[in-house]
Order: sequence, then structure tokens, then C-alpha cells
Amino acid sequence: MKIVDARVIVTCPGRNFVTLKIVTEDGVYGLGDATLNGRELAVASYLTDHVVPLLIGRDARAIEDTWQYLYKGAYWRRGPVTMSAIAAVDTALWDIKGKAANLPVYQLLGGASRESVRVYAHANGLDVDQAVKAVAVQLDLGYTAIRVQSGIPGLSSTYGVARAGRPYEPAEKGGVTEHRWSTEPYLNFVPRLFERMRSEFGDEVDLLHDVHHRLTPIEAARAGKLLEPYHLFWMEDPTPAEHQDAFRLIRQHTTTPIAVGEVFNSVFDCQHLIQAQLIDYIRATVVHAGGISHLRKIAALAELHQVRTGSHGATDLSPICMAAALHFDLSVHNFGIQEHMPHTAETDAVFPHEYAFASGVMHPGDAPGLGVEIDEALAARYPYDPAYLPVNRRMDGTMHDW
Ligand code: CS2
Ligand code: MG
Repeated sequence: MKIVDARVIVTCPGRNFVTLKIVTEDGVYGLGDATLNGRELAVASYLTDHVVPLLIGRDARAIEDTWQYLYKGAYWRRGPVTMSAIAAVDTALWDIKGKAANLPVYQLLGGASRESVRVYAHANGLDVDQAVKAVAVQLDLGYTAIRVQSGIPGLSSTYGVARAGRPYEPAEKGGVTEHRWSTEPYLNFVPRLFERMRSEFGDEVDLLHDVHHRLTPIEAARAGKLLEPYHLFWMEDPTPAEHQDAFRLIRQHTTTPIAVGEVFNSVFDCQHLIQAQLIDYIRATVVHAGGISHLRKIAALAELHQVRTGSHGATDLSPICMAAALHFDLSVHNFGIQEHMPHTAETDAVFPHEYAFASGVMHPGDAPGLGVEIDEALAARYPYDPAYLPVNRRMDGTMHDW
């Protein structure tokens, strides 16, 4: 089953997406998400200029060998650009294999380990009252797990709060927005936010919170302790994870579960975190962590150490990634939860798909392959539109994590 064509499709139905389409001599084609928010064209070029020429003539059935060929063969390893490109190839080849076998990809991954995939929603507001209203909306839609973010008194901007009346989209056109940050107002505020959430919604709903890499380890330990009375499902990205052993200090002080990994791109980014049980959920994704094949290896290591999956699922990951994630989630034994930020209708029109949401859970569907398409004619009507993630500085102007 030789690969005879492969091409990169860049489209911007409201936000930029990069898609790889691989076509075999039999006419069977597969799709892979290669979107890296704010650096999309780097991956598009890595694929078009360096990977696609190597794919032509290869056997589309040889998924593992192709992964190793692209990983080892580049000599220069890891990193979000390389691993997103490899992920797109890997995902497209799984799509092809499913179509050729006339089976949904989850059946090729060992079949379903559960009936459906539990997902969590985003709720945010400029202040606590708005955040309360936003949580109520998500509960009414049927979600039973909700990530809560709010504006912070005294700070003009913060992570995770949508601009009035628009779906949350962090990448902004027209240049790089600068946010300002101060930790003390945040640490004073965040327990009050969840105290209010528990008083409004009780103990049943699972509440999550994304710290978004902004604290030092001891500050993260303090945040975890402050949040213990509100028994969060998880506290996400409490501190930057380059120094994996930094999480030991957090672990020593709090039982609040920790989720990390949406910025990881290989098992080596989280090997120590998992083996030392410094985290409870690994957030690595199909699109940024080397595809379905590598994410399975990360999950297998996590399973040995009772760490569960909780893959990233923001709107800057395309519906192709969401479809692939749901096939992975349905099958993997140590599944925890899947993030679900619904894409806009504009995006869904470009990427028609089988997956569906109902009553707090999703299912990838049983179409052969991933069950997602790309309308190339429609995609062509949305040219790339550069957009950048914000940067974050402390009040004195020092660069900080966004
Ligand atoms: C966030 C993301 O969904 C999350 O947990 O961390 O929205 C993240 O900020 C974006 O994906 C960055 O592009
Ligand atoms: Mg996050």
C-alpha cells in the first residue's frame, strides 16, 4: 500500500489549523492534525519541505517503522515542531489503516475499554459571578466535570478568561498581547473562587483548574493546600515542568491531584514525573506528543504508575486531533478524562466528523478510520492568518510564564 501523495493544508476558519493528508496508491487517504498554536507554519514547512518527500513510496501500513524513521532519521530529536509533524504522519497512517481494514481506529488499538469517553468543559468569567453563571451553562449542557477560570481582582488580565461574548481563543491576530501577573492576588483569590463554586453547586460536580505554569513549586504547594477543602478533580500545570523533580515539593504538601503535560512532546518530558508518581494525570496529546503511537507508549508507562490520561483538547487542536484522541481515550485502560472545548460551527464545517457529545460524554463513532474529513474547497476559502499567543510579565516587567 504505497504512499503516492502527501500534502499540507493550512486553513483558518476563525483560527489557524494545519492538516496533513496522505494518499495511497489505492486511493485510500488519511488525515493528521499538525497544528501548533502560534507556530503553525514551522510545522507546515517541516512537513512540506522535509518530511513529505520522504513519505512518497513508503508503505502506508508500516506505521511504527515510519514513526522510527522520522524520529531517528532526522537526527535532531524531540521538540514541539518535530513531534507535531511526526504526529500528523502517524495519525494519518492510523486513519488509513482503519479505512483499509474497514474498522474504526479504536478497534485497532485493542477495542473499547469503556462505553464512552467522559469529557470536561471550560467555564470562565471576568469575575466570580460571571464564572458561576458560566458553570451553570455547562452543567445545563450535560457536563459533569468543569474547568473553572476567573479574572483576578487587581489584575487587568489573566489566563483562561474569554473576551466578552466570544468563545475562548488565546491566540490573537495583530501581534503579541502582553499580560501582567502577580502571584499574591491570585493565591488570595483562588480559594475564594472554589469556595463559591462549592457553595453554589455542591460536592458532586468535578471541578478542575488550570494554573497555567505560573507558580513556583512552593507557591504551587500553597495553592494545592488552599484548594484541598474544595477537593478539585485536578490542579493543572501548577509550575513549569522542565524540571520534573520540582513537583516533589508540591507532592510533599498537598493531596490536590495534579495534571501536567499539554506542552510535552515525548515520553522523556514526563518519564520522571510518572515514575515518581509526582502527577496524577498526564495531559499529553495526539497532535503534540508524536501521534497515537507515541501517546500509547506514554499511557503504557503511566499505567504502570497509576497515572491516568487527561489529554489536552483545546480549540487550537483540530477536530482531527479530537477524533484521534477519542479513539485513543475509548481504548486506553488508564483513561482519566478528556478536555473538550467545542470548535466553532465554521471549523466544524471544514472538518466534518462522526464524533458526538451527549450528557457529559463523547464517542468517536464507528466509521472506518478516524471518522473525520476535511472539506478542501471550503478550507481553501480561509487563508492563513498569523496569530500569536500572549506573553506574560510580572508587574515589574520581568518575563513570566503565560
Ligand atoms: C489550556 C490551553 O486547555 C488548556 O488546558 O492550557 O487552552 C492552552 O492555553 C492553549 O492550548 C495554548 O494554545
Ligand atoms: Mg492547560
